[in-house]
Order: sequence, then C-alpha cells, then structure tokens
Amino acid sequence: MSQTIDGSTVFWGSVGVAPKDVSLALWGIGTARVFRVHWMLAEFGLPYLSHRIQSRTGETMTPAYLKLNPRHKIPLLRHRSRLIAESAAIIQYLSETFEAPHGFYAPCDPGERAGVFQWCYFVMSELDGNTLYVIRRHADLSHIYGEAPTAVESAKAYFREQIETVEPAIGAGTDYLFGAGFSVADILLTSCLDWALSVGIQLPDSVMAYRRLTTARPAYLQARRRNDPAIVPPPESRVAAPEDVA
Ligand SMILES: N[C@@H](CCC(=O)N[C@@H](CS)C(=O)NCC(=O)O)C(=O)O
Repeated sequence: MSQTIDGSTVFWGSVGVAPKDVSLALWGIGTARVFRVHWMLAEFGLPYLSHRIQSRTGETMTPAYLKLNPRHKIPLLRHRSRLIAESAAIIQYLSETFEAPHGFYAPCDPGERAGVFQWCYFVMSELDGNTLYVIRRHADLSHIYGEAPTAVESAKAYFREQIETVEPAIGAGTDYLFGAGFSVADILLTSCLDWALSVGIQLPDSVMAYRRLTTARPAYLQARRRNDPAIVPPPESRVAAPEDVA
C-alpha cells in the first residue's frame, strides 16, 4: 500500500498506519546501494517515508540534505531521531532493531553475528568497493574520474575470482548463505550480483541459480518497484505532507 505525500515523497505503508505515525524515513532511490534498504524494509514489512532523491541530480548537495548527511550520499535512514548512513550498516541496524520475520536469519549470539558480518564485510569490500565501484568510476563516470580500461578489466577479473569463493556456501544455488535462513548478507550479495550483471560480468551457474532463489522473494520485487525512478507512485491517495517531511 502506498500514498504519495508530494512529488518527491512516497509513504510505503501497511494497513492501519498513517504517514504521520511512522518512525522510519529513507532518502534515496535508483541505485544498487539504496535498493538494499528498500529490500530490507520490504522484507520486514516496515512502513516508511521514501524521499525519492537521486545521486548526481544535485539533490544530495542541497543545504538541507547536507545537514542530514555531510557526505552527500544516499542511502540515508532516519529512525526516530537517529540518522544512519552506509547501506550495510543501515540494514544490519534494521535487522537488530525490529523483530525478524519467520525465516529471516538475524542471530544474537556474538559468534553467529560474526558469521554474518564476515559475509557483509566481504561483499562490501571485495565486491562493492574493490571491484564494482572501480568499474563504475572508470567506465560510466570516466568523465569525472578518468578512463582506466586496465583497471576496469582487472576489476572484472577480480570479481569473477572472488565470486567463486561464495560457491561452497550456496551449494548448487539452492541455499542462502546461511542455508535456509535469508539474511542481510544475502541482500548485499544479491545487490552486487545484479550490479555485476548490469556491467557485463558473467556469473557461474550456481551463483545464477542462487540469484534466481533470492530474486524470487516477493520483497525483492516490491523493492525493485520502490527503488525505480521511472515509476509514478500509484495515486491510491494524495495526502498533506506531515511536518516530518517538509
Ligand atoms: N558505501 C556507501 C556508498 C554510498 C554511495 O556512494 N552512494 C552514491 C549513490 S550509489 C551517492 O549517493 N552518490 C552521490 C554523491 O556522491 O553525491 C553505501 O553503501 O551506502
């Protein structure tokens, strides 16, 4: 269920919850990093305000936004008065703050949490930072960061090498990273697989099968729509902007 608050804010809600009552707001749409948070919120069925700002449109550089996030990045989450940046930190925070739905793996034991962190940091450093973002900087954004075809090719090769290390955890692609339990690490990994495919990196068969498993989740499809800059929010109703989002 959704309501358009104004041209740039949508309330993704649930029955019986009004926009003025929600404690969560997310800034950002349109990128793989932001998508992770929409996906997590959809998995947990949490109502939130979605401020539909995009990167490289000037919207992350306004004085109002810089006050919220001086690093001028999306995603940014607000939960009550707390602001949290960094997609991996945001989804981990949500998994520890709200009750996990059935089948979601969000352990409390420090050793088990370390297992989740291990995958999260691997995905964020080896796949996101060291490879996919290098490709983005020196291919799509080469007008800003400079052309570096050798760096792009070696990043693609490195991604292929690193992704092979995931295979023992996912079997033939029939398991999530933690077996039957879906976790924040699966959200991070799948977002990087989508990103890799979009830049022409071929993935092993088992990894493709794993991706079919994760992307068949209803929350993934919901989040794709919520993250899509092209969707015109469904006009289920139009309501006045709460003070919170002015
Ligand atoms: N490590 C950060 C990366 C965030 C990031 O780089 N966001 C980009 C869009 S994907 C952005 O906001 N760019 C706008 C800018 O640099 O002004 C995360 O995972 O959240």
